[in-house]
Amino acid sequence: MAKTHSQTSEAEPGVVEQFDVIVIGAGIAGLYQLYRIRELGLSVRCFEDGGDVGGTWYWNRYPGCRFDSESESYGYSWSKELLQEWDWKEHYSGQPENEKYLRYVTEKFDLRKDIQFNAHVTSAVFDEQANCWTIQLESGQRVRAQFLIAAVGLLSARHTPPFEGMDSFEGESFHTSRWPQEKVDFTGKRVAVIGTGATAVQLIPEIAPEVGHLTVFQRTPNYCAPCRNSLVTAEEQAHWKATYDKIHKRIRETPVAFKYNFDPRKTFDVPKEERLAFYEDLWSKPGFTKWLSNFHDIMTDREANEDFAEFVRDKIRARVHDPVVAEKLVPKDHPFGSKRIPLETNYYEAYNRDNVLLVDVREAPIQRITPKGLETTEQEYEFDMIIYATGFDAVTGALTRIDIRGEGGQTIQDKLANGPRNYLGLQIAGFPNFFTAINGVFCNYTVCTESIVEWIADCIVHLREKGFQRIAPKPEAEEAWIEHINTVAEGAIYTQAKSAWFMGTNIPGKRRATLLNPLPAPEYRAKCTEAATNGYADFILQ
Ligand code: N01
Repeated sequence: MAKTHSQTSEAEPGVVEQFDVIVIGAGIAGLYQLYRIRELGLSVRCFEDGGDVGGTWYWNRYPGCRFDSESESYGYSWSKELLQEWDWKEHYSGQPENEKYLRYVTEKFDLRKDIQFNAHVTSAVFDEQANCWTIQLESGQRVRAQFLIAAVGLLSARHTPPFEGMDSFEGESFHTSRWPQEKVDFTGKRVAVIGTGATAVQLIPEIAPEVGHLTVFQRTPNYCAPCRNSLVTAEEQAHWKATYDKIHKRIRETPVAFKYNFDPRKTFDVPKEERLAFYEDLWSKPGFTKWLSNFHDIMTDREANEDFAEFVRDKIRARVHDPVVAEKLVPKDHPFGSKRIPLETNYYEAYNRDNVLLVDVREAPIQRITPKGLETTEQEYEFDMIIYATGFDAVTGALTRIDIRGEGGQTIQDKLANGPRNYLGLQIAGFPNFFTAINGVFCNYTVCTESIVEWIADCIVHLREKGFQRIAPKPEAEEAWIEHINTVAEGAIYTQAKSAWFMGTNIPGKRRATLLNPLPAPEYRAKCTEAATNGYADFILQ
């Protein structure tokens, strides 16, 4: 295999460097992809928009940001040495530690030399004659590579609603997913937070004690569940290190790659008293247990779901002193699990503070941002700082923001206009030699991503060994895959919220579509394996 020495500095002006592989993104997926490609002896360059590695854990550095997966199940599983070297401090590790971990991985495997930072990819055009991608950066730099891998993340394209007057605001404003590196001083300030998703739910209780006054603008209340984070003891750490094989085996067996799994019983097969005791027990446990160890039919049967939803509503009411505020915080318009469940620490207690006000923007929508603050249909507010915790243009957004052109010059924007068309989340018909995890995972991120990274690396090895120059899925395979995931997702609880990134309905004008692959992770992995072991029969190889 050709090996070209790659430099992370830009080449001489006018010289277009050529690589075997370009990876976009140095987050969890991109770093491992870079490592795997380099291990194959191929030349590779990784372009990263940010100033350092980390992806999600580089950009989302707002106060309170942390894992909602268990730390021992979130780290990479592919290096036994790394597993033994790294100590997690908390059961749900915080952003600073997560970023440190990814930097540690970067140094340990000497990945930095192949990453170009502050490198914003603006376009990628497929050259059908040369079977090669030409990638252009914002700086004007151009490079070429046979294979292009977009490790751009599911939740990386930030969404800021286009409120009128945003630029006129005279105070400080931040989007949580572009949080500054420098410490933000909240002392004594009048702060607005717009949004009450998982991000805001982590942020609000952290900053409430620091700010002068906090106003939270909520459109949809969530079913937030206690995280119950704690420090990892030396014994626990030692136990994980001794049993990582078992931990990874377990999470590879469960549908969403967590260490716990749904209860096989049906909700209403269990008598009421026993059911309540079961719910209480789940509630007392950390993490997503309340969701992913619950009766399996809460995610398929609306009545079963409602039974647990009511339990959660009562838990919320019990924590908020003012019954009017409590009722505003109680979700009633969507089933439990149809929006991602935010894990919280002291979230509801924040609303018991004298310096925190909850504004329901369903009652009084935001009209505009003003130089001094914000105006709803009912009132004007003055702020020193506005924080947009308004989420992401999920899954397809990070791809459609790049001008990617495949065969015949077709654009990725046209291709994905009606949803994430692709085959197995790995490739898109008409976009040869382009790989991505679009629509590939709906589970504990790292472990699911690892299998995709490995599939892509193995595919490239296959092509090189067999002398193929080009691979893309057959359009009919793509069609069948999309039909299959739509059929599986049909009627599922997770598709039923009015506004949720799961279905793209949080973005005005975005076509409602099954953005996430709903197959249980083991079934999805088996399909990917089969797609390779059957000689890539569903792909056009040239
Ligand atoms: O984004 P969101 P997020 N006017 O889309 C509101 C992951 N994550 O960044 O619900 C007023 O959930 C919007 O209202 P509504 C996790 O997968 C993980 O919080 O659309 N409000 C909503 O309240 C999560 O699911 C962790 O009605 C507007 C909020 O903004 C995903 O990231 C931590 C509005 C956006 O919530 C996204 O979470 C954090 C408008 N015009 C996040 N537009 C971990 O723990 C939007 N909103 C690992």
